[in-house]
Amino acid sequence: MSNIEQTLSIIKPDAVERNLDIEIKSIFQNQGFKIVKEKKLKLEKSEAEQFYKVHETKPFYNDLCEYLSSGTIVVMILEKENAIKSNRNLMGATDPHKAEEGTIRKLYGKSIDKNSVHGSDSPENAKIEIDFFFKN
Ligand code: IDP
Ligand code: MG
Repeated sequence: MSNIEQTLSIIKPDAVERNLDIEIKSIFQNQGFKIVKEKKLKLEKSEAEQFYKVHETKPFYNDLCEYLSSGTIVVMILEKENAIKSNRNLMGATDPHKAEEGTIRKLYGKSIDKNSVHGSDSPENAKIEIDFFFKN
């Protein structure tokens, strides 16, 4: 049975500042993802804190929110069969040093925090994250 899903993808500040957004978008498109909506923006720190609220008890939470709000990001709704899992596979492991060959984080990530891309991890979170950026 077909299972077309939408997921939220973010090209993080470390990648946008190196002008990698066009290249990363073409990887998604070449892998069959449709970019349904996209926008380029810079978050306030308070908005990053809201976006990453699930991580608020983690020791790296403050640095993570500082970082996500430190520069321009590109936010996209990606659509494909099993988009959520498919995007997580294409992104690779959180730590680029542990990411598989050919994944976006292996190709472009600099460190566990500056790992170039975000992707929703479940259908529930995909919906919450898509609404966060694209509702209204
Ligand atoms: P994910 O992005 O692969 O889903 P999460 O565990 O959800 O990974 O963590 C969210 C983000 O927090 C990561 O992408 C990374 O930027 C940052 N992060 C995760 N673990 C660490 C850590 O141990 N130190 C610093 N930053 C981290
Ligand atoms: Mg996550």
